[in-house]
Amino acid sequence: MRLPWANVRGSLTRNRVPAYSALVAKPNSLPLAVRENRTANHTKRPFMKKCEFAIRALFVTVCALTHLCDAAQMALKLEGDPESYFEAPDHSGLDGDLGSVFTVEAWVNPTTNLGDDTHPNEYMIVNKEDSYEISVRNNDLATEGSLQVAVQPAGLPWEWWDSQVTVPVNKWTHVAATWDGLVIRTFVDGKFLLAFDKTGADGAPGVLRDTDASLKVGRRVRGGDTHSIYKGLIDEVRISKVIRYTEAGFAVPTAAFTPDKDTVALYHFDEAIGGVVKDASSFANHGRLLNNAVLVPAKTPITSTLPTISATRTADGLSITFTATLESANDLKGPWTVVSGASPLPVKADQARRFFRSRSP
Ligand SMILES: [Ca+2]
Ligand SMILES: [Ca+2]
Repeated sequence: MRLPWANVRGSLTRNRVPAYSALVAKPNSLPLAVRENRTANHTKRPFMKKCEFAIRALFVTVCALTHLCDAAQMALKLEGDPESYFEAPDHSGLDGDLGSVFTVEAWVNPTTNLGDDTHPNEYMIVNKEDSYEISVRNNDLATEGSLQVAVQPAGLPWEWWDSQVTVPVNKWTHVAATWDGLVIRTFVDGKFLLAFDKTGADGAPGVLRDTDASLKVGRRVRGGDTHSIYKGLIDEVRISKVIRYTEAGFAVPTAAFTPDKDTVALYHFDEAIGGVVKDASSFANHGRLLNNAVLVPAKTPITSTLPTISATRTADGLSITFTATLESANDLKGPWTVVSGASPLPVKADQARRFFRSRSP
């Protein structure tokens, strides 16, 4: 039996899991290959037979994992429970150090129309209480929600500003807001909407109010109020200490963001370990999923940053190409240990079987 290598590689690269990429089995041992030689009616050299057997084992392993590996993109799911949301601790990078400039953005997919439900008038997206927040909100309870923004310069009150553009339900929409100390600007799906004057005292550039409030995704805490609990999916929350977007508009992102020097928080929501979702920015301001907040497979319209792994056949085994951290184990249940060596990693076919996976940082 001869298995087309293209099929094997296709299976590998198609399948991913939230925390880890596809897994591949290392070629089976030489003794197995020898036994195969005894029962097979062919004239190939033992070495060639060994490689065939190895690939067959690999193919079977990958097929068996298909059901585990079909979630390429994950997002935060909230269902309107006031105690279930995402929270990261306060960090000076999230308010005080921003000074007069920031951009906040996210992908959102609300499941409920504010105009239809009994929910009051606000689905919070990102909230840094008494500093800034963005939400799906309506002023008339009978209407569908629109993107709204609030910014609080130190020493001044704040209020909501309505972009007047609806955020639809059951559809992924990219929302963003910027502030330069003088003007708030709003964007939906890359299109500039409205600008609002929001200055400091006497028209001077404002400086963002610095508090000890945590960063929250999906709810607002103000005296225990529960009016702002989000329902639906949120993904790819990014806060930046720079103006990312101008009134010219921008192309909607098609890939997960890569943190740069201006990124102060970036939550991909692709994996949670022990309830902790990592901040991909250099601030490492990791947050937690509280109570029933979960990550679920989602069709967020961006390519994922999930790690990848693939294998190609070589003269004496396999070559494993991977991103992120390569780990191996003798059994799928682990324990997994980090494998030293850069990609592509050669793996000879004369060792005991092992499994490999790549893991995001
Ligand atoms: Ca995601
Ligand atoms: Ca602070």
